[in-house]
Amino acid sequence: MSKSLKVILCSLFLMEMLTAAPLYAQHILPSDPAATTETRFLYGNLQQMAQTKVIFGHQDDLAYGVGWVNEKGRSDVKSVTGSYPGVYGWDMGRLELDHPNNLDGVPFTAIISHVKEVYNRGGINTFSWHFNDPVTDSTAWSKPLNTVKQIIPGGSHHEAYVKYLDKFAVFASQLKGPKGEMIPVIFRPFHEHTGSWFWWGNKECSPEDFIALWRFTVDYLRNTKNIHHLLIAYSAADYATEKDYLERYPGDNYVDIIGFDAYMQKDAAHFTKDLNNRYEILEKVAQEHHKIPALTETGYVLIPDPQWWTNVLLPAITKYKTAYVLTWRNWKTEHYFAPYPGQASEEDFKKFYADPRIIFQDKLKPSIYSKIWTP
Ligand code: BMA
Repeated sequence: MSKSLKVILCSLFLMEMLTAAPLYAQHILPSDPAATTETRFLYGNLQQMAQTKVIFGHQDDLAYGVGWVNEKGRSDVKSVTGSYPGVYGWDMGRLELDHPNNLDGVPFTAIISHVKEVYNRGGINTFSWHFNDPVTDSTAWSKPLNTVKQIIPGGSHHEAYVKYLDKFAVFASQLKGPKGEMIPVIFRPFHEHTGSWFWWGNKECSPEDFIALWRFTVDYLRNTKNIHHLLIAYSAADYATEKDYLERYPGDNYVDIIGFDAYMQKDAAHFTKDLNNRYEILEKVAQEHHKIPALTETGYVLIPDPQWWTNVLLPAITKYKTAYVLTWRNWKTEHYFAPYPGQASEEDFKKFYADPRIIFQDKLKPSIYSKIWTP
């Protein structure tokens, strides 16, 4: 693209943003000053949509569902509602090991085609990464001491971690749209870091080392690998106060989306209270830091409550600003988070889908990447 065309596109983008969202005019750009045009539009649209709408998302939606694997065009969410979700989650776990499939058996080549398919119809892709511990080579759930310290710059295993990022950079650079443009992705590294079940958890490293790891990761991808099509999501597990939430926050220049992961474990009353507590804090931080709030993972395994979607989830996520919610994967009859035909909450999920505040794929357009609009 020529320099003058870039300048024109940038000015058009700014004009659109200024007309569409004067309140956000000062905070319309993502944290990466060199973010691609499409990434900027995605950011602006998410900022805007979060004011009144919530996009529904599902992990591995196109790759498999309950009772099927790899069937072109199939999606449990679509089988129930007639529409694909608006956000699609993919995990990078095992990319670092050069495996052909990710940790849940999805071929990385399939993820690349799904990401392109999603982008072409105006959907949104997000990546998590359950990566192996670069020091011990055990899984993301290993609990060693001090891995983070050993992989930040100056650490004994820094180079091993850099190799992970090199592999991610190669993968990310293959995500190209029809005109050769890079496909924006919401990258959510080191998720649930306020818990202690991954090697990057809060008992496994100090806040300073966690922040150093985060900043190195983002700087390396941006500045050394020249990757500018990522929106970065900071996604906690539990926290009780704003101070807790921000203890490991790497800074506004390193984050675009802030969120948390929350699953219904006990009963609806506990879950609602927990969501309210965490949302109160999230909304305040989002306002103060001008970031996009999201419920980055959620669900109720097996959805045994037939009215869960409209009685429990809908009131909670529409009470607060939430750009999107991502439900976890539909692996098998003993492990799923979205309904499939015949599942107990099927009818209620159709009502959830029909709520005007909830956005699925059918209400999103590819121009989410080229202009500012609200569905
Ligand atoms: C967990 C489960 C696991 C899976 C992991 C990473 O919540 O779904 O089966 O391997 O996420 O996707």
